[in-house]
Amino acid sequence: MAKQTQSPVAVLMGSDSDLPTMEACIKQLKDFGIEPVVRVLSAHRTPAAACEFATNAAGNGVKVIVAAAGMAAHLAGAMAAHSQLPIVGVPMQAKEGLCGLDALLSTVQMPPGMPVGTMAIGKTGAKNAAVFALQILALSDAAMAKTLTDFRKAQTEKALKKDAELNR
Ligand code: RP5
Repeated sequence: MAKQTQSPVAVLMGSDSDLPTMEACIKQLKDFGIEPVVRVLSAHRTPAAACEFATNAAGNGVKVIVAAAGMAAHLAGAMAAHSQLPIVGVPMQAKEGLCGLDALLSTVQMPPGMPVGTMAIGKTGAKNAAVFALQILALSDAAMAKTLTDFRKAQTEKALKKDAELNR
């Protein structure tokens, strides 16, 4: 049985082969001061465990579920089926398959009434999932809102500095 730590953000992935990509999400969350719950759960290989996680997530203090999967990529959709929490989907570029396009379409094409907020394929999507999770939390948490403001400010300053360097 996996240890149940409390966190407002859960980062799930369909396989441990997704972890090198999802490290970008986990690192960004940690940079924001959020220690996520991290689980390998599959809509296909471990459907009962995935369903159990989704069903109990809100009661365990989770506020946002990030779900990454490759190929047929039903993990985010399965989470949405069993939880009313916002689900952020990250399509993985699996070593086989269609370079992530398969996972992108599987994740984004949810039926009406059952949305999954879908990020870009791969590491960019993984990082953006962390930022999007922070944006959701920032709506009801002043400390998270400040973290978000500081992050955006630093990002803007970095870009302006690059522009200034190029135009010196
Ligand atoms: C998906 O199948 C996983 O999310 C992973 O991206 C892909 C391949 O899984 P492995 O065969 O590498 O475990 O369910």
